[in-house]
Amino acid sequence: MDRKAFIGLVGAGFIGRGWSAAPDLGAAWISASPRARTPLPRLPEVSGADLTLTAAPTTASVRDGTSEVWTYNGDYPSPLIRLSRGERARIRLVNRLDEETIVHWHGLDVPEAADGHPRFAIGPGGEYAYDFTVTDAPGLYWYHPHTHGRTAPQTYMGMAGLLVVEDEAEAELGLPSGEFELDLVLQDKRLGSGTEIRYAPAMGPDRMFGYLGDVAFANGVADASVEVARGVYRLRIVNGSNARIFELALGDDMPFTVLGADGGFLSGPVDLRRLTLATGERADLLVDFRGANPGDSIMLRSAEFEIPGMMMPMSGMQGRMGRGGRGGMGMGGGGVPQGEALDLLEFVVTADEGPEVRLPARLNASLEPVTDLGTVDRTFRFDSRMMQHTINGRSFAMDRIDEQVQAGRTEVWEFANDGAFPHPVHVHGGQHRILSREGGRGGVMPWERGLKDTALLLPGERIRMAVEFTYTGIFLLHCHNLEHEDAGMMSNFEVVD
Ligand SMILES: [Cu+2]
Repeated sequence: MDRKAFIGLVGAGFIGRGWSAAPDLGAAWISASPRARTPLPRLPEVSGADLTLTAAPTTASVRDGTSEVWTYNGDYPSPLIRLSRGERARIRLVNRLDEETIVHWHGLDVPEAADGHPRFAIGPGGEYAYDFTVTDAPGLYWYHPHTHGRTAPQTYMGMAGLLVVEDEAEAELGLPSGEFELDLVLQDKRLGSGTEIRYAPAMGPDRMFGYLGDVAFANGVADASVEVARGVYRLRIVNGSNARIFELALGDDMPFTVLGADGGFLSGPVDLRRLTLATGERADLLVDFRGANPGDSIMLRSAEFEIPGMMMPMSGMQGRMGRGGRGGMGMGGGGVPQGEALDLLEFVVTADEGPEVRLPARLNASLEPVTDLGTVDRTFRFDSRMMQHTINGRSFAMDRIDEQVQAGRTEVWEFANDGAFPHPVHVHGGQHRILSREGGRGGVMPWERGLKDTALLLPGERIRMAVEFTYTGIFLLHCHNLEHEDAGMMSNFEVVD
């Protein structure tokens, strides 16, 4: 590649991109570690060319005890599947659970029979054969169950794996790799003072807010910690939580660089200190630890954040608007309320140094700019009230087709949130673009300006998304708050010739 096309992370280019100097790591960035921390596991890896995934319960260590978990191939956390663009993937799912399951390849553009629609769920002892060609851009995707009414418990129990698509163009970018790439699946879980991972939602708040945890698990372990050299790291993150929205921050708001979103790279890198990552969404980040001192502890955390218009729990579920305190949970709910701070993963800096990294100014030349031209082809109103989660006033019905869409035609879909709860909207059938957001945050966030399959719709917001579908058949759009999804906030659309 042309070296002039690069803006280095080092030297003058570093200043040119708005960072006046390497971060000054003051004492405020160093947090105490009150609890013994567990080393972050690297994810086991498999290739997808000819793969069997066996869903089954197993036992995992949690803090100083053990817990039953559900996972694939006995690996906890679930294995990372690495695929090349253009490759044909043949994957056999074997069900050794005591209940139905099916796998959805979140974000991939695959034929109907490979999308994991809940009507394809297989019973205990059953098998399902997936066969598809990987056409998507290099990026971080993931896989998880899509069993109607049981997606939340199965994902919560550990069935959540990363899926990385690679190609040669990405390799030429020279991004940090090997030990300098950390692939992370982050989930919150509700342990209380115990060590058991148990999905036990209470009626009431857990049905409305989703099943919120009290501790974050990184790659399957609670209170995770990883040693990092004084170098530049690529962090690739899936929010695999049931309901938790992460307001990603590093230490005392140390800067980081965003490279990509759900479906691959942004046009170019963007420097930020905060990034909102809802359930189902992915972030591809560069973090520079070169300014840190050996022994420093820097926490990847979810910072406290406001969700204007969100109903907060109070005793008796009357609710009130605004961000509530932790003491107000009523009706048996638990977990840290949405919007409260949560530690995710501790980085402990060593004396080692990392290799030099040159960051290209341009990451994705094929990403076209998009504009909202004011037209809307269909509107989907998401609403939650009185324990009901609906889209256009209806709950999911397995055999009802709610919309018919023509293959290969670009449409503008508008999603509106009429209620008081956040909804991460996930549209199957590949990658789409967010055109605009009105109300609430009032704009498209910098990290949303790439290919997207999931878009966070906060109370009062209206999002317009350009969608286009390759394959004919029945696909889904739904809320990726898994309690909302399981309760029926999901809709079938049929793509026709
Ligand atoms: Cu929702």
